[in-house]
Amino acid sequence: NRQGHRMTWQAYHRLDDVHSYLDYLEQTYPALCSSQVIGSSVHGRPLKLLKISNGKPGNKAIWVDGGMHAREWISPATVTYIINHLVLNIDSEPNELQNIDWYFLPIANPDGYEYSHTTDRLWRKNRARSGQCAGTDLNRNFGYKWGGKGSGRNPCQEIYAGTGPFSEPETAAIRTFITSTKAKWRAYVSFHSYGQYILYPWGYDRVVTPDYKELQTVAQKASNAIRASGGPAYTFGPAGSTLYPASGGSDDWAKGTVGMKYAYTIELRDSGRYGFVLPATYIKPTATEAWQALRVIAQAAAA
Ligand code: ING
Ligand code: ZN
Repeated sequence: NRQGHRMTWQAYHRLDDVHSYLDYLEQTYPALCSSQVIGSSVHGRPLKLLKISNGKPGNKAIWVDGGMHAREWISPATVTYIINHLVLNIDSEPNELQNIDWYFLPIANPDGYEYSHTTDRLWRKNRARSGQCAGTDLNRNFGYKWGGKGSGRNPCQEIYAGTGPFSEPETAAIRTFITSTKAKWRAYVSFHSYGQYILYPWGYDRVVTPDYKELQTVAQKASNAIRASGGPAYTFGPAGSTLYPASGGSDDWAKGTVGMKYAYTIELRDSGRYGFVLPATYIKPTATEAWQALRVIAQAAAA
């Protein structure tokens, strides 16, 4: 078509549309965008990442992922919207946001995402086979305090943590990429749904980090930015006490193991009316407010 890609933000798109869109960006904006396959899912689907960078050597780095849970379709839609917005408008952003290396993984769980389109709309986990049941919860499979509160040992549970830390190829690929890439990692943001929360470590229990006041200040600013842009209220706080304790989450690992200072999980819309089955008419408003929140986090990370 005229645009050279199939992505819109008026419908939820399949994996192939999203990945083709990343290829299109790399071809169309080679000075700014590069894509890379960082690993494969259980069923061999690519984990495709887009880096957006002006190439300046001093840049701080930010990781953003979506689609770790299959049914949370607003999350990949939001990440691709943000990618599109950033690519088209980077020249009008403040310098500190231009001088960031952005790493986006829009669909961290491609097998689950496709399965939620073809077979079971409310599927959450990846599609690893374990006996009678399928699926490991990727947001319980990261290696910081793995296997503790709020995670399960039984493969039939929705919060099954897997056979060990990073037992799944999807989480192992993220770990390997982040720990082996020479970047000045400063922030990690994982988009989930739903509930409208801005959460930060720790998730594994009802305890806080030594620097939680700084994380809380940034979360408060992000929530304010969403409201100021016309969006709804987003509750913010440490994940374990604000929502519920859950170990093996990606943001705990990013902060606890990698040392990325600003680690957040953002639960997008809505607050329960549609839940995971959010109509596509909400993509644009949700993604717009998510970008406002991400800008605040990125500004803190760049400082
Ligand atoms: N919620 C998150 C989950 O994985 C969460 C909540 C956030 C847990 C941060 C741990 C850390 O259960 C959804 N909707 O996935
Ligand atoms: Zn989730």
